[in-house]
Amino acid sequence: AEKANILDESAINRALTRIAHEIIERNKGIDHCILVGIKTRGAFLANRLAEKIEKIEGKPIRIGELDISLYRDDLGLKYENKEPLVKQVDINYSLADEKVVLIDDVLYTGRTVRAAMDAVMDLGRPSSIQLGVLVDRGHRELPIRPDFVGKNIPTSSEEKVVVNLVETDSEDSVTIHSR
Ligand code: 3GP
Ligand code: 5GP
Ligand code: MG
Repeated sequence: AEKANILDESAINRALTRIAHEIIERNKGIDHCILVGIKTRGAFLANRLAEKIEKIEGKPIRIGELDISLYRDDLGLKYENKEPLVKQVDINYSLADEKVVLIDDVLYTGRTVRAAMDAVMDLGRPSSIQLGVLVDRGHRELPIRPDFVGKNIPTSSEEKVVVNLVETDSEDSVTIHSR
C-alpha cells in the first residue's frame, strides 16, 4: 500500500514544543491545569508535553491517564457501531475547579474524546476541558474540536494515520497509509 511521510522526529518535537507554549499561554500559566493523556500514545505525548512545560515554567504540571478502547479489540471491525469505552482511569487528583487538558495522538470521529470527557466529569466538575492532539484527521461525528493541534491532515476514511513514538515504536514518525 501507498505510504506518505507527514511528520518526522524533529517535526513532532517542534509541534509539541509549540503546543506546550500554547497550553501555558492559553491558561496564563499552569497552576490549575492537569494534563490527561489518552492511552497509549496520547499518554506518551502528555508526558513529553509535561516535560517541556516543566522546563519552560520551572515547575511541574500534574498529569493523569485514561485508558479508552473500542468495546472490541478487533480493529478490523472497528468502525461498525462500536463506542469507545473507558477501561481505566489513572487520575490521582480531584478535578473540581481544575482545567483539564486532554491529550491524544489522533482525533477522528470525536467519540473517544466524548468518552474521555464523561470520565473526567465523573471525577468532579472541572472549570474547563481543553483538547490537544498531535494529528487532526477530520471526519468528526460529534461537535468536538481541538484547542491545540500538531498538524491537520485531511484524510479519506480509507486512509490510516500511523503514529510511531519511540516509547513504544522503533522511531518517532507520522505517516499516512492507504489501506
Ligand atoms: P494508540 O492510542 O496507542 O495510538 O485504539 C487503540 C489503538 O488502535 C490506538 O493506539 C490507535 O492508534 C489504533 N487505531 C488506529 N486506527 C484507529 C481507529 O480508527 N480507531 C481507534 N479507536 N483506534 C485506532
Ligand atoms: P475517534 O474516537 O476520534 O474516532 O478516534 C480517536 C482515537 O482513535 C484516538 O485515540 C486514536 O488513537 C484512534 N485513531 C483514530 N483514527 C486513527 C488513525 O487513523 N490513526 C491512529 N494512529 N489512531 C487513530
Ligand atoms: Mg490514541
